[in-house]
Amino acid sequence: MTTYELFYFPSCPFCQLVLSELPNVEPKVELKNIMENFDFRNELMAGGGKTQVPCLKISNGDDVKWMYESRDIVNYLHEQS
Ligand SMILES: N[C@@H](CCC(=O)N[C@@H](CS)C(=O)NCC(=O)O)C(=O)O
Repeated sequence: MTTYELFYFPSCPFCQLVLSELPNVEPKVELKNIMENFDFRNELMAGGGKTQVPCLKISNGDDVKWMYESRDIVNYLHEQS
């Protein structure tokens, strides 16, 4: 089973672009506000390699991918719908 987590912070316009599309896509996406929880920021840095947001973490068992770029994330989520 694939799970999805979106690393974001609310005042980021690129994050808002992705957040506004979530109601229009099929996958359920867990939200991780990196400004609210420093552990989320550390997880993003350790896994993705940088703290840029938005970033979508795509997990399927041990297979984990980190997708940056708001347009890519929106397109990807639509493709999964
Ligand atoms: N081209 C990127 C731009 C993302 C971006 O610039 N995010 C800013 C926040 S609005 C950011 O994370 N800056 C801090 C950093 O790059 O570490 C996208 O469309 O997702």
